[in-house]
Amino acid sequence: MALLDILRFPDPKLRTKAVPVEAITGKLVELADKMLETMYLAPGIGLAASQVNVHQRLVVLDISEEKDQPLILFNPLIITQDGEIESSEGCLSVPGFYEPVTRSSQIQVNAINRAGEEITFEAEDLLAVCIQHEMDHLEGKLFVDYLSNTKRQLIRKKLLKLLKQRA
Ligand code: QAP
Ligand code: CO
Repeated sequence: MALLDILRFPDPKLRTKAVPVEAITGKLVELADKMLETMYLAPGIGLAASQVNVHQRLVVLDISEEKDQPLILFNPLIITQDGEIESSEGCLSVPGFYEPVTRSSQIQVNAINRAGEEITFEAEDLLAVCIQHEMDHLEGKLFVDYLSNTKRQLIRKKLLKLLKQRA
């Protein structure tokens, strides 16, 4: 199966706000599966549809060691959040850069799964961080937005330079 292209910061398309998914169609499930495949090959632990230039509310994740616990979430919502956790975050759209970000350490999430069923579950630590990171993408937000302007501009410059070298 052909892999999907991942948009890279500072591509302005990454700033698009995603719209809710109206119905879980076969086409959307196929997209979710392709996103998982793209994420596994990268390799990564999370990918939002926004990153593959599809501006609908869909994220895929797998934080398991064995890469055998895929999560597909349509229209994810955080119902409750508690605690704080600081972790080093990266992003497939910001390759090569990792910086500390503080987020809620425990969250309750509502979403629609691959089968089109409504689900509610609790997530903590890395899974909670990953869900918040991926949900930010749906709002057009990136982890670099939590850094200082100086750091973000430096990352932007370095990625643009790499892009020009390849062109
Ligand atoms: C989001 O990120 C995340 O720079 C998912 O060269 C990251 O899968 C949530 C990746 C950390 C919580 C903690 C990044 C791959 C993958 C890179 C990813 C890279 C290759 C990032
Ligand atoms: Co990301």
